[in-house]
Amino acid sequence: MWLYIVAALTILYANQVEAQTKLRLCSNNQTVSVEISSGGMNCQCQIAPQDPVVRDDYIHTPGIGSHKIYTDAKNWNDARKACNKDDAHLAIINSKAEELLLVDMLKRAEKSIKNALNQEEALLGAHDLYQEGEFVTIFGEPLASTGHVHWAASYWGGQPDNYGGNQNCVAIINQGGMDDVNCRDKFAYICELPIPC
Ligand SMILES: [Ca+2]
Ligand SMILES: [Ca+2]
Repeated sequence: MWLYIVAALTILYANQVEAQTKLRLCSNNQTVSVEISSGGMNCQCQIAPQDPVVRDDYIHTPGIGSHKIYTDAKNWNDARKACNKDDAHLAIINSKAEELLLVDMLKRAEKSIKNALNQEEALLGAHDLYQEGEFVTIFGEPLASTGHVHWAASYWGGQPDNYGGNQNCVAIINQGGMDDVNCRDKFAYICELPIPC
C-alpha cells in the first residue's frame, strides 16, 4: 500500500502542484486513508481496508472493544510484545465505561496473577518514556487524545508520582484510575484488539 502513497506523492511533486495530503493510519497500521486536494480537485481513497481482528479468547464488549487480561506477569516491554503476538496492543482507555470494564476484568483475575510486583495493577498502553511527565499512548499520541484520562488521585498519595524518579509506564489499578509504574517491574497486562477504520 505504501507504493500507492509514494506513487501519489510522486505525481504531485512531478507536476509541481501545490497540494495538501492527509494520511490517516489505523491503530494496527494495516489500513491507510489518503486524501489529496489540489486546486479544484479532491481525491479520496482508502487502501487495503482490513476486516477487524477477531479472537475467541478476547472478551468483546459492544461499543467498547475487545480485551484480554494476561495473568502471567511481564515487564512493560515484554507485555507490549506479547500483545503484538495476538495482533493486539496494550489496552488504551477511551472512556469511563472502558475503565470500569478493565477494572472489573482485573478484579476477577487478581487471584490468578503470578510473579507480579503486586496483584492490584495491570499494564496499559501508555508511557512517559520519551519525556518525563509527558504521557503518550503506545501509538505516540498524547494521553489526553484518548478522551478519558483518570489518574488514581488517592493511591499512594496521588498518581502519577514518578516514584523513585523512575516510573514511566502506566497501569490501571483495581480501585479505578491509573498509576505510573516502573517499566521493569512485572505486572499483569491487558491487551486490546485494534479497532478497524
Ligand atoms: Ca515518569
Ligand atoms: Ca506511581
